[in-house]
Amino acid sequence: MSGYEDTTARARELVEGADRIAVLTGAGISAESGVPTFRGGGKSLVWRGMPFEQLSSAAMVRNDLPLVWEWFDYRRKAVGKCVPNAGHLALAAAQISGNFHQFQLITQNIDGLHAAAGSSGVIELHGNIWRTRCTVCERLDDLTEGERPPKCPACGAPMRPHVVLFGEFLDAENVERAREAAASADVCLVVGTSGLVYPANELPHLTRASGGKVIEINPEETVLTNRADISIRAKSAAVLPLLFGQPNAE
Ligand code: BV8
Repeated sequence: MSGYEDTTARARELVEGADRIAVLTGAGISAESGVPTFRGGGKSLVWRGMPFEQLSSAAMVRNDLPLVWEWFDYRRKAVGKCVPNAGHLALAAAQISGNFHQFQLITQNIDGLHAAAGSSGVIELHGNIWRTRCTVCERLDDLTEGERPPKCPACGAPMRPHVVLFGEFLDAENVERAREAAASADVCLVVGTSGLVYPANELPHLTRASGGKVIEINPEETVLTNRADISIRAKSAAVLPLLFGQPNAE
């Protein structure tokens, strides 16, 4: 007995009966690809003696853009070696299956692994580590190697990572689309997130408020657990294929 067979079986029934699915993922879904999570296991990510909330902050971009580039180049080096795992692939297959009228994937992650797995139309609430944005004219570009900070090809100002940092507003259209998807979902899957970061952590509550069900997948309890209809205490790569009736790649 896996210990999570019962919760997974009950969750699978909800998923099979659903027409509209919203999925909110966090760093935990990429953990089995080797991408370090920020929290979990009681620890918090620190680099050069600074907590990640300080490194990934609007203040740091204002005060020390070169250090922000070093921090994100360091993260890109780690993420660049990672490939999608069975959890990412299961979500992509579920979307492609056409079994759902709505299948909206919303991620807090910036690693790009959902798109790499074949998911489309992913709402990247916190941006993407492979994209850059001009600090003045806001032009978007793919990441380039070489000088740091890169210079904007249009206006020559320094570029920054196209990532939403603590203390920065999320893209309003992304937030609106994510809120609509959550509010109209029969089922909201919450996968691999500690549920501590606003406004992403509000999304499951919108599903419940409109009568939908919330299923959490996380090896640990979180602040969202007691507000979930079902909480599967397990890793996402093992559970997600089972939820969608796919062969378990584990
Ligand atoms: C905003 C990009 C308006 C950068 C990120 C006080 C109270 C409440 C809120 C606030 C407050 N003070 C400030 C705020 C707002 C703040 C916030 O929420 N702070 C929190 C931390 C207290 N939010 C913001 O600033 C947002 N903007 O609110 O705008 C505004 C404007 C101006 C001033 C004020 C407000 C912007 C937030 C976006 C920040 N950027 N990422 C980067 O990546 O460096 S957030 C960052 O945390 C990542 O995106 C990460 O994904 C995200 C959330 O973390 P999780 O994904 O949940 O990851 P975590 O490590 O925490 O958890 C992993 C989980 O996985 C664990 O539970 C673990 O058990 C589980 N797991 C592990 N292995 C597995 C697994 N699960 C499944 N399978 C496994 N194998």
